[in-house]
Amino acid sequence: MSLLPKRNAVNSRSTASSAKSNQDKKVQLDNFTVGATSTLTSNQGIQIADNHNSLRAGENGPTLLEDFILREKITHFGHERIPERVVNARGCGAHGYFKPYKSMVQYTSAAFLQDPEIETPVFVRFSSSLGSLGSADTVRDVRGFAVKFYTQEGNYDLVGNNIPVFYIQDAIKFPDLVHALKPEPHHEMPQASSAHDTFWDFASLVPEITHMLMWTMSDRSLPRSFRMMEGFGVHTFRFINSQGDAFFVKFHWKPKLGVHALDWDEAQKIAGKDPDFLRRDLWESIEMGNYPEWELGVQIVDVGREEELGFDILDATKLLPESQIPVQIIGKMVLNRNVENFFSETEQVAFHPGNLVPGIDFSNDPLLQGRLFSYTDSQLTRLGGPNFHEIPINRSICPVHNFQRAGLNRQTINKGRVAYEPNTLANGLEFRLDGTSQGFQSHPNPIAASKIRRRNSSFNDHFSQATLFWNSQSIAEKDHIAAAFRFELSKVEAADIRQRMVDNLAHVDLKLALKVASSLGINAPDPKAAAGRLGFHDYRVSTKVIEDSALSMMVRGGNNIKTRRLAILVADGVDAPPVRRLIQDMTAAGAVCKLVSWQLGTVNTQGGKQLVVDHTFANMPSVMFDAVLVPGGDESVTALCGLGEAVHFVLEAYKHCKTICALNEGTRLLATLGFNLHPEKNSDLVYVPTAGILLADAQKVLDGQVTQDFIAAMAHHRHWDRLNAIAVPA
Ligand code: HDE
Repeated sequence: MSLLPKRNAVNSRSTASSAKSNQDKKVQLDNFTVGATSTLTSNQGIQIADNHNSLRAGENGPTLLEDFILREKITHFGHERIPERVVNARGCGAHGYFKPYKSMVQYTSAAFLQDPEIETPVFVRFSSSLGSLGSADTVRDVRGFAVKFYTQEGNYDLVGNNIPVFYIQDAIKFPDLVHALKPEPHHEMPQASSAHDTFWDFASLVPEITHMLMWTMSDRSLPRSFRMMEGFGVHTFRFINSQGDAFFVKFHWKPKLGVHALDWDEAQKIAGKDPDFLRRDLWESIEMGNYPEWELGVQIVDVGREEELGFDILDATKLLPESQIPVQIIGKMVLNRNVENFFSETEQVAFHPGNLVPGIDFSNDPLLQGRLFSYTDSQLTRLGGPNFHEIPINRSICPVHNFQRAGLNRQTINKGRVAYEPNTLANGLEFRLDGTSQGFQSHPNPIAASKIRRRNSSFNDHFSQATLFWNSQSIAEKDHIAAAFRFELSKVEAADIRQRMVDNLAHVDLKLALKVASSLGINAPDPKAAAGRLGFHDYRVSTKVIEDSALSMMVRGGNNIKTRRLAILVADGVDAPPVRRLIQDMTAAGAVCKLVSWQLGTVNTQGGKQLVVDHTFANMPSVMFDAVLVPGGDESVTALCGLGEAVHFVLEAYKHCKTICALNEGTRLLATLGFNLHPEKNSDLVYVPTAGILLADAQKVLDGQVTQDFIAAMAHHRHWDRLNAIAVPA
């Protein structure tokens, strides 16, 4: 197949009817895609006869320089790497489509938001921000959530995060922030972690970071799955309608599976057991046909009414509380196709918050304004020159016409002698573009100002929303935040940095600061000391909203078990009928059930049949599952009780607050947990000694009396309020 794009395949703006399809991008990419081959050629197309031996002067002689086949192969190999992204290097992507639920014509003229019949192809890349290309997926970090919409009016990129605010207010601080966060320059440690001196040194001196810290120290920075995290545009943008009216808008992605997190201990273990955990989860879900879905939401504020918010809408360290400005759900995004080639698509995709379509515009957020410069600039180094928009994944599906020519790796062959405007030589008529009403129009917001290198004092409030976030968390979530601060700061060698941080935290909440300080070998937090430091502004807006349930992940949790992973621990002699029944019921509810034992192959059931084992305790430990079932069967349970790996499996699942269901003799495996484990002595169908631990009679499973309780417990995802999880030595 030719590697050249098929001519005219996608070379004109689609008509309304073809625009309804979401296949345009796929068709375009197919033109560049090749499959398996039975011949081998050089890059020049010369057929190669021997790919095992280089050309040499005799059997034991030196290799000849004229071996162009060897030279080409080795040279290409030596240049296979490109610079990784400066930030957000580690990521993975998938294709899909976006479809609006309703027309947004009242607010924006953006064509892809007008017609619920029209699907727009998208490519999404999720990423972590700190680590290198090969770093582990489950580190504590904000996640990137970048969406490229291939619209009929050109590419629109919504390059957001899974946290709605950012560390800093002004782009000029970004290099300092990232240098402080990244591995320290003298020894390049630690990888993909903020738990080190330079980050907390910077953080303790820049109080505007405090709100973001509350989020990154929360479970939001440990997503269970990319499919289970929210996305946010972070900045305030503008919608512009066809009359030219402007509205401030904030973008949200709401996952259909709810918002869920890993336990911190679990996240650290997964980083070793399966560093590709989140990437694999996304890939496998799409391969299995469990297409992840998000709804697009917007918060809209009329221009002029932003003053009523109390804080500055242009400050990226602030969010719009949903209880104050509700999120309107306006459409749905589905990811339904994995990439064909990671490098060609995921690595070479180039996002840019400045890729806009008519109907959407920037705001004057000084963080956003800096990004508008940075992304193209960064791609020039990463993708080697100004023609990266011609790389297939970056091509728009509507025609591109301009007079930018040549440059490294130019693909397009522009015909004719004219590479300028205005002209008459192109087709005999004068071609002039000098301010028409067609095409992208920047919103003419009036500016009358003096040049000034200073922030508006409306950006001075650094703590009120950090407190709002803290107030909105459940008890378990607060515990996790305090523990995360303690962990990170305990890694900081300089005691004065630890002290400065807790002094700052005292302005969020004194109890939090005391809790954090108590284990760090420093003095009690001193809010006055923080207030006396440079960079601190003794200013707090008076806000109407002091608590907002939308900020708690527990409220955002889903109520189903779709795609959750259930481990069923088995050995020879397992009581199979209840296992089969539960697999049937749980699978019907959307869960993925896997049999785990000490070796692959089959186990013999109590009834003399066989069950096929999917995984071993070693290759798929408890951290890779969301829930555990321990079936009955005396022989099976006796074998499991004598197996450290099996005992560890349930202990660890308990510690990580996962649902565990044990049937009949299976309760013996849970005995190490120290509960009164005799369900038959209890009149309830399912005996629950503590949150998420179900003990039930196998016969009741067969009678269908256990499934609903099991599903309800598993839908909780993690039982963070479980008794004594801290005491488990796993
Ligand atoms: Fe980025 N950011 N960023 N960023 N960012 C990059 O772009 C930058 C910021 C975000 O999957 C880089 O192509 C500056 C906020 C994501 O390919 C770079 C500033 C948000 C991704 C860059 C910010 C983001 C990036 C690295 C401060 C959330 C990954 C290479 C003014 C709203 C996109 C590249 C992908 C990537 C610069 C702040 C999100 C260096 C200067 C705020 C999701 O250009």
